[in-house]
Amino acid sequence: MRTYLVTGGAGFIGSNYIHYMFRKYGDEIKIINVDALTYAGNLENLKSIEGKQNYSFIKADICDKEAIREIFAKNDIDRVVHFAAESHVDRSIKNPEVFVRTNVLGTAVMLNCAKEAWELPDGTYKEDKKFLHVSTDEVYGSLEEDGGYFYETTPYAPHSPYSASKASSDMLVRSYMDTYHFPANITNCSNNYGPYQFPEKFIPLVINNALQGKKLPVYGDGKNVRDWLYVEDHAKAIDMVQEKGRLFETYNIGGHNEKQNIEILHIILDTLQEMLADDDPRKKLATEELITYVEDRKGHDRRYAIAPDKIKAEIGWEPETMFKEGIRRTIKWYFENEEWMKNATSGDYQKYYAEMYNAKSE
Ligand code: NAD
Ligand code: TDX
Repeated sequence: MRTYLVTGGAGFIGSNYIHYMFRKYGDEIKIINVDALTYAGNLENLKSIEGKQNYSFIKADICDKEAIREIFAKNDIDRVVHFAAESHVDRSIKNPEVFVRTNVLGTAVMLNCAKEAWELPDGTYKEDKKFLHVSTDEVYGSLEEDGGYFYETTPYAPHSPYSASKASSDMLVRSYMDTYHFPANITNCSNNYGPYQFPEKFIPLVINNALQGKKLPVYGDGKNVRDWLYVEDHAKAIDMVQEKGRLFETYNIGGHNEKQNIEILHIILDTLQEMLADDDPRKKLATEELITYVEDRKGHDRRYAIAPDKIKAEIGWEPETMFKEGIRRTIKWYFENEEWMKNATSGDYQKYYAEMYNAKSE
């Protein structure tokens, strides 16, 4: 039985990945989820599996070397899938230091503890041990509106403190592979959407605000382009890279689904209109009148677009969920999980929202 150590498994992508892995492998695998439960970590995401015998949760900070070392000492870990990170660009612009701490130092601790546990006296590694570092397309910087794609060979050019910290963490992983022949892969994925996404991110924020008749804040001219991928397709890609990919390689993961932010907004509003019953009072609220242009994000990258050619050619992965279908599934999930949204948007989130958006002039 393979044992996985998943970091950041209580967050958006990590929790979707854990659900995907149990759906795929059932009781053939064991998962240990290590998460510090920051504002973005939510154990409600994992409620349906928390009683499983082959699942356990450990609350720990990835920067806490002793805690991580102890997990490796007590368990024979075969796979590390490293999601834990500070992940929101706007927060990184306001408070960069925590991004450096978690994303850079935390990754260094994870690498070091895995190396310590897996390395043999002759400098080789115990058999079939693998570390996968989950990263982002934002490390490549910004593309022109009219062309170009991010390839694995595209030079790094991060612009935000978030993407700079992720780029640094990628470089650390590369250095471990080059210097110590450490058995790892890096994946760089485009924007994800789907269930359990914290509503500070664009898509869940728009869904949540529209249903309450609140303004829909569009940064700048609304024409920035992101390449959206349904989160389950990302989870599948991560598993395929770890099991079928070549060690020491980087794989780009993307949806071939480029859309301007303003297009996304219209698609969400149209889908809500289709899905809400005529007598549902929210139907009258979720209209275009809510669209509000606000001050642009500082250093706002214009366009991201992944070329997923390598992962398709070598591993046979392709995105499966069309955006129209994925956004319906996502909205349906938020309809069915109002309590989750209420909990996520109470307390500290209210304070964050006021600070972040009241300062942005229309
Ligand atoms: P998220 O913010 O939803 O979740 C991050 C998780 O990490 C949370 O559960 C949080 O509690 C945990 N965490 C944060 N700091 C920690 C620490 N010091 N120690 C232990 N746990 C800690 O993020 P996400 O959107 O699920 O992203 C997961 C990973 O995927 C990140 O590495 C991110 O850079 C990468 N990524 C995200 C996207 C996207 O669109 N969301 C796209 C590509 C790559
Ligand atoms: O209120 C908003 N209004 C708005 O116009 C918010 C929150 C965002 N936006 C814009 C900014 C971006 O162009 O929407 C786009 C998407 O924004 P985010 O959801 O914040 O995502 P992004 O900045 O693109 O980064 C995401 O994708 C890559 C994740 O947060 C990262 O963790 C991931 O690495």
